[in-house]
Amino acid sequence: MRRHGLRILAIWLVLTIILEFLVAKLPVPSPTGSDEGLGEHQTVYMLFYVAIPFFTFIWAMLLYILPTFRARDADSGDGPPVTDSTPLLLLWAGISFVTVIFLAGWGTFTLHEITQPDGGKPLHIQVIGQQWYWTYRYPTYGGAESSVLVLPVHRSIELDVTSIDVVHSLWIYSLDIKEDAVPGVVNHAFLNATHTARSNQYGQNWVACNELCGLYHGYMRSRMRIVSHAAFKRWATALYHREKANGLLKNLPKYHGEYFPPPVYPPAPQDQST
Ligand SMILES: [Cu+2]
Repeated sequence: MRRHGLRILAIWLVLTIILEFLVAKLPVPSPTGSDEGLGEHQTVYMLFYVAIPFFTFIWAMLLYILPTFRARDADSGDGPPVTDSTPLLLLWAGISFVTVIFLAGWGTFTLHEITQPDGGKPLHIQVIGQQWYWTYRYPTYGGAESSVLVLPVHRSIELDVTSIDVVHSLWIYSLDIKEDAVPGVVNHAFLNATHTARSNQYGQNWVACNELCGLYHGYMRSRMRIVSHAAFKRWATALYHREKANGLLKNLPKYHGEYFPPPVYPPAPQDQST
């Protein structure tokens, strides 16, 4: 019995070491362009690392037990009865308990990281979705609007996401950000970009819509630039002065945390019969 146990243990160890090494090389598709994305990335790997010993244990048992204890020739009798083993039950319950508590703790901290700004006052950017366009408003720069999302790197940012027509979903894949844009609701997404980036022709670092929102949903994309603090300040200040000078700011609705301008209805059709 002891001999069998040692052999199963050996198979389990070899399988576990091989698979743990392979998983470390596995390309997990969650991007690491933001601290929040990095947290998710690490969680996916961590779940793999924790799950593999269980996976390989079942396979080691099957690989060893099926050939070793198979019924030979005309043997059709019952095997010896299996009895309870208190140490085994305690071990099993103990490992499960520790694993579940660890995962719950990890999940709580990671979720907190994603749903809260990480220290300091975050820079607010209002994101407005509409068929089929994204608009970004910078409240700290007089509510100036841009059709390109420009972000400072290494800065706590809060996106206040809303929509003025149907349900859209803000999706910045490279930053691992996805937040529904719902009319009448402001959803918040937090991020801290880890490196500078800009949209390229291969579709990297773009902002997209991830909620089927009508005919041109697939084209509802906008460019993004992640730049240094100084470059961001220069850009935002220039944007503000430009929109102030050309009268755009005056004609935009006054900046408000909620962006629901009164709807503009087309004039009622003329009655043709009179
Ligand atoms: Cu959309």
